[in-house]
Amino acid sequence: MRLFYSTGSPYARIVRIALLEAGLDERVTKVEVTRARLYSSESEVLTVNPTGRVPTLQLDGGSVLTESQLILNHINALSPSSGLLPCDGSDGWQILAEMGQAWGLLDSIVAWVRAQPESRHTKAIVARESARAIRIADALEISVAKNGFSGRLNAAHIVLGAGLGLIEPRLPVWLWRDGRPCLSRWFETISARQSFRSTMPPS
Ligand SMILES: N[C@@H](CCC(=O)N[C@@H](CS)C(=O)NCC(=O)O)C(=O)O
Repeated sequence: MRLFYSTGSPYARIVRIALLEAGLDERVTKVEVTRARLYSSESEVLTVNPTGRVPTLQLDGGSVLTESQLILNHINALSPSSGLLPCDGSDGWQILAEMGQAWGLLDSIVAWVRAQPESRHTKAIVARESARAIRIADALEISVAKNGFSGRLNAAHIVLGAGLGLIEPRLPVWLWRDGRPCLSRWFETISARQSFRSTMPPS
């Protein structure tokens, strides 16, 4: 398998962390695409995937997977014992529910980052996406305070960790830790994992 990724992409980071956590990383050849090339017609991704986006996972049989959520499904299918994304309802669909919230937060952070520096044209986007991100982070603070997000690492944790991990390097204007001590502690704990440390986004 070949994974096309860029170091700054939180979506590609989710896949990179999931591969490490599922014990599949060594089976995958990595193709790093610089940010400049990713957004150009010279991008290596375009040789296999017309969407031009990372993450892109080319399977040994030739199929090309794109969209991080779909790639997570594939990783889970290759390594069901990893328990990253149970698809049988054995967890009461809790992980899917948490993953939806985490994804909402990540998408808002990305939209907010892309609207920087804030201008007359992006003001409405920043207002909408920052309100959404704050709402979700507040809800997560309550959930973490209640149940601690304890237990085995799962796909929802990876998505949330990758989303929060984007804020300090790319959105320093949002002091998200203020008033959210439980979520902040949870983030410190997950960030200490080797899979998170080895995929830190550049600042
Ligand atoms: N929904 C996609 C989003 C992926 C995405 O937006 N990737 C960005 C980097 S963060 C990208 O490849 N951009 C290149 C482009 O838009 O041409 C996923 O979950 O994989």
